[in-house]
Amino acid sequence: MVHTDPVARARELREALDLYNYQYYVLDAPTVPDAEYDFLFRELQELEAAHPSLRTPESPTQRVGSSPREGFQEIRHRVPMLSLNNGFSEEDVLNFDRRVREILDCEVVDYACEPKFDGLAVSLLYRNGRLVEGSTRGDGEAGEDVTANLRTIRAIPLQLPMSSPPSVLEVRGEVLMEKRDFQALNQGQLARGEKLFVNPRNAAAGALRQLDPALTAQRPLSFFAYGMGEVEGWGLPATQGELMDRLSQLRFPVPVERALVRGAAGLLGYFERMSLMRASLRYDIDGVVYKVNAFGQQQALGFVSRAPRFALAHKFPAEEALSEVLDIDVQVGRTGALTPVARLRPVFVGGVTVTNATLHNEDEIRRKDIRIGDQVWVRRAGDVIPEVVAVVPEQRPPHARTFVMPEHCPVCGSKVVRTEGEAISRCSGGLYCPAQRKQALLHFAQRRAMDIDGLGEKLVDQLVDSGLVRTPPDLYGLSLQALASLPRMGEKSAANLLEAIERSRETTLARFIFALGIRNVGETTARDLARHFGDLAPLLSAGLETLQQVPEVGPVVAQSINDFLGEAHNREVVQRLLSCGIRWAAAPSRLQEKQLLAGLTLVLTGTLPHLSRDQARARIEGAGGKVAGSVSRRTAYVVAGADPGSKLQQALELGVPVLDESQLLSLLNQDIS
Ligand code: JCF
Repeated sequence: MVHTDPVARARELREALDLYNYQYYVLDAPTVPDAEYDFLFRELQELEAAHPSLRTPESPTQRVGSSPREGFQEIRHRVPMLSLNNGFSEEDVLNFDRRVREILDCEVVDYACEPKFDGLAVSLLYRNGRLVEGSTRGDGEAGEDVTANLRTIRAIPLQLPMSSPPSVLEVRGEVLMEKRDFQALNQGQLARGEKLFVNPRNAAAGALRQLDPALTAQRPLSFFAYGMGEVEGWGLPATQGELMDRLSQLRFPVPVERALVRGAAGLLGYFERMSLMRASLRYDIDGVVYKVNAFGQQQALGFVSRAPRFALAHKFPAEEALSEVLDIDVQVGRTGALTPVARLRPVFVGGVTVTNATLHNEDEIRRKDIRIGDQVWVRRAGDVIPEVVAVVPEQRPPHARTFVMPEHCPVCGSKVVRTEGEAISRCSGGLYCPAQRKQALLHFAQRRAMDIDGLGEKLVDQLVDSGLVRTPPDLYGLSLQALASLPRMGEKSAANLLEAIERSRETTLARFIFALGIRNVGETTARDLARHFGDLAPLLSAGLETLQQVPEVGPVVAQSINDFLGEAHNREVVQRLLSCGIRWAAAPSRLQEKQLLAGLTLVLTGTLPHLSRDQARARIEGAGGKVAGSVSRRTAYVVAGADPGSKLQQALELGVPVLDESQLLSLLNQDIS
């Protein structure tokens, strides 16, 4: 409830802001979006402006930044650590450049540009070339003494490589964690069952502000320098660009992406280039920084309140924001995969308003423990699909609900199956499910399946969208009139299509099985099944056990076929197809062949032209024969290929008949496929 009484409302705002501050600065675990914090902060400021008696010295509006965490010494910065004015649009950049030119009274200004690291600002104090003190930015006036922690960061020189170092040199820069290191860290957290960090910045902040430096040392932190604080006994260069080069010579990491540009056009060009590079950089950046290059000009421009007039931080849209999971729906893809999707309270992130985020699969939801009603961090980086990164467990409402994968497809009601060892749940109504309709028809019609010439993607779209076709058997009931009524369909092409459909009725069992689009049943498996069962009826009545007995069919494929045939919707469509007059030439099934070699023992020697040793053995055993390792009088045949061994010799000696591969196959009544 929002208080209308200003006294109560001010107290409420102060309490909320104090809590958010604590979570952000001390726990390094923010629980509200920055925008919401800013909004409440501004409300309090306005309230205090209207009622000055409400402004207490303890109000969050009366300080900027953070107080040191308990356990760290406070360090006053000799030269304040500045903040930067932010710009969010081209217009902001043009205004910045215009003001700079007006004040300097010049036509065009040279700027130094650099990426704006999304890390933590720190100051490093070198006395006589030795690192003696390191501090966080804090509120800009005073920060925390994190010297011991900073000394663990390998990229930070403990000693300056100079023969006569200046008495005082204060280097400023940003501590951060590279994306790859962050990912590895989170993988470790996950494996140990510990809390995931939301982003590299929070991970770096947590690491830098450990009370035990040994813990900081275990975290892979990096550092980049971007400026100077107090300097004594060192001649400063004349420009920011040269300063960066000098810092680089002193072995401080400086971004290779830094650049000198001219005028507003140069600034915007740099912004554009960095926007494109952002995703491929090794570290997160939240924008770019423009600085007037010449220090003389910087001085002339001076400061407004706490920020320099000579610099601008041009921010990218934030890639992360907090939202709420309103519900979790399930989407069925063209291939039948069920994908849980989070319906989110609309949130502006990555430059667009996001209302949905994929949750990938059931395991992913369990792993991140996402529940309906949770506050969650949503990430949208570049053109990548929005993602739920993590939940804010502290804000879980008591009514939060866990997600359960439905047992039946939300689109067609067929059973949902999930193969052992697989993360994806799938609808088993492949031939019937409206979500999979177009995919099923395209697959059915393709050349290697029913070979319906001309029935491609565009036509399938038209047929399905017009309602003329829902499932494959509908194709065989199409009339010339109905087809010709489709937009952009001439009488001639309609007739051609009908003819192609007509022709497809005459097919092979293998093609027909393949055309059904059973998961994991490709052309080869379809052929194996056709050969094994000889006709459709025994395949349709085969249970899981029978399927598993087919030599070429493994447990996963057998399960897929069983799932498909177990779905009444699919069987109905298959029956309708059969009643459309689809037919194939009968072939002897392997089940009938089985007896061809019953009781006979064969011996294999040499390399056969087509069949591997295992394939040949499978064929022989499939026909009821045995394969032995040595030739005896009881051997029925020796099958010999190239480079035969002594077995061929023995066969000749014992008078055992010798076959080549093609003779073996004709004995089996099979061909090479
Ligand atoms: O990368 C940064 N986050 C960054 C921050 C870079 C800079 O050149 C900065 C900064 C904050 C203040 N320069 C100033 C003066």
